[in-house]
Amino acid sequence: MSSDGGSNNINTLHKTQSSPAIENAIDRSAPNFTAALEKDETSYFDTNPPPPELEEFSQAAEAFVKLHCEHQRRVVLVTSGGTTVPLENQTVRFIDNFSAGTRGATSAEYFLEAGYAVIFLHRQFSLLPYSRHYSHSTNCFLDFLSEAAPTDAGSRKNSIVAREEYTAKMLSVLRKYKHAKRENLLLLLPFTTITSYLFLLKELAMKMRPLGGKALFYLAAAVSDFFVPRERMAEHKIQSGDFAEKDGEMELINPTAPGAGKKLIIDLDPVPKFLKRLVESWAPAAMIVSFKLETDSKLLLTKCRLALKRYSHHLVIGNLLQTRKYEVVFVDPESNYWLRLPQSTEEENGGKFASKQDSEIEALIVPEVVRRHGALIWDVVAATRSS
Ligand code: 9Z3
Repeated sequence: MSSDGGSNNINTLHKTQSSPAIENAIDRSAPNFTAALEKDETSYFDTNPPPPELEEFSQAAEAFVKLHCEHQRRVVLVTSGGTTVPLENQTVRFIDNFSAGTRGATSAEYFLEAGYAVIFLHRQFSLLPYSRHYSHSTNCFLDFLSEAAPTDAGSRKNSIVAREEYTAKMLSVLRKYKHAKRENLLLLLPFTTITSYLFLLKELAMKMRPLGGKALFYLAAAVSDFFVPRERMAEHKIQSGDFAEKDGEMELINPTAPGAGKKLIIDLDPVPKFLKRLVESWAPAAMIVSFKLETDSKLLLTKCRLALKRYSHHLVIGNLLQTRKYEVVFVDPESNYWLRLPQSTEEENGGKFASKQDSEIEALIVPEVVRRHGALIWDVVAATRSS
């Protein structure tokens, strides 16, 4: 990252700053991350392009919310997977955020089990509820299948069956998946970039307003902190050399000069912290739960508490990258509350430290969030009655 924070195009930057000082990579003079104000919202959404699917997704969400309002059902917006920051408008390269989508996809299943309808705003091609059990490289769906033996009851020649040892679990997952589909309980909406994610988050929040307190936001997506603003984004693929037009053709300048292979210096702006806008303006009646990801255990609780204070929402769920599958901490204005999976010993687990097989921490997280959401709804009902 460059330190000069100017409005240079990244193409220009990589030509002019081949030797940046590492100590200046983070601009300490820039104002600390503060919550976005209304003017930041206007400026961001006016200067960055909406995703082409915004209108289609908005209509789908409106119909989904209407249906579940009629059934008096609670609706949760689960965000999942990492957002990207494109470096070029016609994008070849982008910066990604860590997240496979496990937390979001797994949580969505437990919310459905708890009777919620789920809007699943997820990074395209990340894990999805139900299919996550049979997708991606570690769980190739083909490994769960075998050719049917001609003697299998009812099987025809050249047909496929689920392997015996997987049938019980697959049948259970299949039934839940079919139920969610039949009852229209799960709306899958994909995003890729940070800008699409923010446009969609705002739009969905607006469409969920009729739900009032029955709306829950469960923000598990790993959201980029920095981005390249539209006005500084290169249109075409960033080149490693300098080109100039000669006789109607593009030509490489000084291919053998020292420094001809350029360094790429990227100047990123902070992404406005829209959580405050979500809490105060987009979804003021909803319960809002955010996740905080850290790698330094000494920082985790402080950062969770800071987020809670800065955005004044209901709950921050803190997790460390290394242990996120086994423990999380619920941080609310009153207390810190740790949730942990029982862990198998290193011996039981062949020298590795892991949770007992088949247990998922989302099986503890989601019921606790659901309980708190219920308490909040109840508090509002009680306050309305007494006023
Ligand atoms: C999380 O902390 C999620 O639990 C994980 C899940 C991304 C760790 P996986 O998908 O991982 O199961 O592989 N999400 C929130 C990360 C985040 O970007 N939070 C923002 C922050 O920390 C606040 S919204 O500043």
